[in-house]
Amino acid sequence: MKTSSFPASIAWTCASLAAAASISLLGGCKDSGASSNADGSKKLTIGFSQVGAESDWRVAETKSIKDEAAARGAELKFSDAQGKAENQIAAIRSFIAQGVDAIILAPKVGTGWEPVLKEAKAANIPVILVDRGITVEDPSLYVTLIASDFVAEGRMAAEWLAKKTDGKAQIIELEGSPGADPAIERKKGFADGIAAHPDMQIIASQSGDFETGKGKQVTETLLQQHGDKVTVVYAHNDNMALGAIEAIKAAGKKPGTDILVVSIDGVKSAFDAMVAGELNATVECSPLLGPAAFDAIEKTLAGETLEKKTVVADRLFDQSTAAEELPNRKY
Ligand code: GZL
Repeated sequence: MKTSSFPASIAWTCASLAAAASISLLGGCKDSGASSNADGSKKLTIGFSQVGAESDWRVAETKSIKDEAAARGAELKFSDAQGKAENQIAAIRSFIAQGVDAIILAPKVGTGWEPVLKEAKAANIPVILVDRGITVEDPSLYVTLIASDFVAEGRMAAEWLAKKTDGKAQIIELEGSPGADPAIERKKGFADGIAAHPDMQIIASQSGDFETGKGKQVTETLLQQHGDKVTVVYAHNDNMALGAIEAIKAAGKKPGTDILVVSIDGVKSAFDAMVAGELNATVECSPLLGPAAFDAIEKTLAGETLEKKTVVADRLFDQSTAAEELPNRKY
């Protein structure tokens, strides 16, 4: 951690910054007392700005990064933005003020980051993006993005569905958070995947914000509007799919049979739903980004140049493979 020239103010700075940005300090907001690890290596202090805890996937991603910080002996200053990009910006500013060695950012949306990332660059603090990308004029504002290929995920879901339905489907789509990379790109990939099948149509599409409850509410509304026409629900994440499954049951229909359900993330509860016959397929999107994020931090601090994007490979699972794969799931 960069040592401040005002050690007496460290306690004040931390207290006020923690209050301002609802930051929880893992390892405590201490001065540079514990500045090295047992093996004598420099103890890194890392700021992690997380979107929130809206889904099982998000919770797993947070755990992966916290676990990796602990494994590498780093002090992690964690900020949960409660789903608000403005809270992430405030958290990044507080990390800069505390002189962290690097910042991990899981951005809620793709735009609005230039000003605060310019401040991080001016403070010579590298920023590692995980999970979702951002749009910036100056690519040097972040070191690298570690994420899945969301367009490919959407296309994989569509291609599986085309085979399953022999190219005939009337689809309601549950979109992720507006402005978020995975919502934009999973929509595009799925649309690309069904384009060659004129009898596969999206009859309605609405955001459920990646949340179970909203996924259920939106599905209830769309089923009321489109009734017996719907043959498939395509959800941008498993939590919204699980909400849709509840709504389909409430409408007196069998999820996975009367109405097929296809989603993305590959969390444990999705595998349970596939084993139960209620979810038909999910495309894995690994949240276990902690090791790669800390590798990127250590490499960039050692002066190495990194690729601008590291793509995490994804696989599709359906009911034919779910039971066998379930014991292997790590999130
Ligand atoms: C994908 C990630 C998405 C997940 C959702 O990388 O950004 O956000 O698919 C999560 O479950 O809420």
